[in-house]
Amino acid sequence: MFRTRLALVTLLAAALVVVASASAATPTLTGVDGPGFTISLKKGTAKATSLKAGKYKIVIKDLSNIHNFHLTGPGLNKKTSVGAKGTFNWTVTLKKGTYKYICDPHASIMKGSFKVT
Ligand SMILES: [Cu+2]
Repeated sequence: MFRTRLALVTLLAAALVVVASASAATPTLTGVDGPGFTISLKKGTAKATSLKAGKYKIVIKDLSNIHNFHLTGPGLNKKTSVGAKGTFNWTVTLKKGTYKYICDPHASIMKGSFKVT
């Protein structure tokens, strides 16, 4: 009887650990450039304007071979190449400060930024 109860408690504790680690998963951002003269970075469906510092997965969808996605900020400088198209997965650690993303050939019109606190 005691053993059965102990086994049940152990099982429940293990289940709680699984749930807790799933909710602490790395948040995902999506960066898109092209196919027109647009560039964006979103968390879910909303434009990323303010994020908490920490580790993020960024899925970059570079939809044009005349544009690129170039992200810079504290401790970070990552970009896709202008000529390439495709989906790229970045894992980054965002620190406190302001981050900017641009398309290098069209930086005056294709640009955005967000704050990390
Ligand atoms: Cu461009």
